[in-house]
Amino acid sequence: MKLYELEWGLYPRRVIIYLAEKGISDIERIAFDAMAAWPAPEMAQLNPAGTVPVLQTVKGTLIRSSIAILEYIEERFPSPDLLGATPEDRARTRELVSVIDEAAIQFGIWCRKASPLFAGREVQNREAATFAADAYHRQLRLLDTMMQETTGRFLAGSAVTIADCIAMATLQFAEQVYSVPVPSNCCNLVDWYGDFATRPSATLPTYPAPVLALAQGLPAICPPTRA
Ligand SMILES: N[C@@H](CCC(=O)N[C@@H](CS)C(=O)NCC(=O)O)C(=O)O
Repeated sequence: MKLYELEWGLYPRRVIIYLAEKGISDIERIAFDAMAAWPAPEMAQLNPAGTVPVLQTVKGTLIRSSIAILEYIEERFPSPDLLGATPEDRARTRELVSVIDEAAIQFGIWCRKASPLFAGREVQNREAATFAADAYHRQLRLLDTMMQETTGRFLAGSAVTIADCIAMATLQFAEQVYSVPVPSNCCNLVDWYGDFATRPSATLPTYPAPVLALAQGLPAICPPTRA
């Protein structure tokens, strides 16, 4: 299998954190350089959407969605189980994934519509950015509330699931790249984040300095109305 990725990108990080938690190290990783022309010329053959991650299976099938990649690897390599033991457990994991995925989508809109990193590439729109910033925080509050329904160190309970990997990739990217902290009023999430951040899977990647120079300080440029 081959994984086409961007070492520090939010969506590829979902897969990278997951592979570390899963203990899988024999996937060939091909990292693109975001500082070079994007999308890379090879991308035309890999993904018409021009996004990473892309997983190429041993049969040559291309999987172009991070969540589909995690689900595929779970099916191929069920142990250790990062989805859940019962149908109810798996439904719970997928419910959490869907809440976090929506947060990531809203976070992306906030960045694209307000961050200087995207100025010139995207039409800037403060109203849309503020709406997305609020929607991002609403999703995090929902996640925080959902965490009260279970006990254990992890989002779905006592074992790591793909929901943890996806949440870590999102919150870490938001904090490190755009200076968006985990909201202090989301106490369960703050505790979970502090704990999960100490795991080897969550070791920080190297972020390109030109990206950080433009991206950091997003909340000062376009604050949410309710964090
Ligand atoms: N829904 C896709 C989104 C992937 C995505 O947006 N990846 C970002 C990198 S973090 C990307 O390639 N962006 C380049 C672009 O949008 O041109 C997934 O879950 O894999």
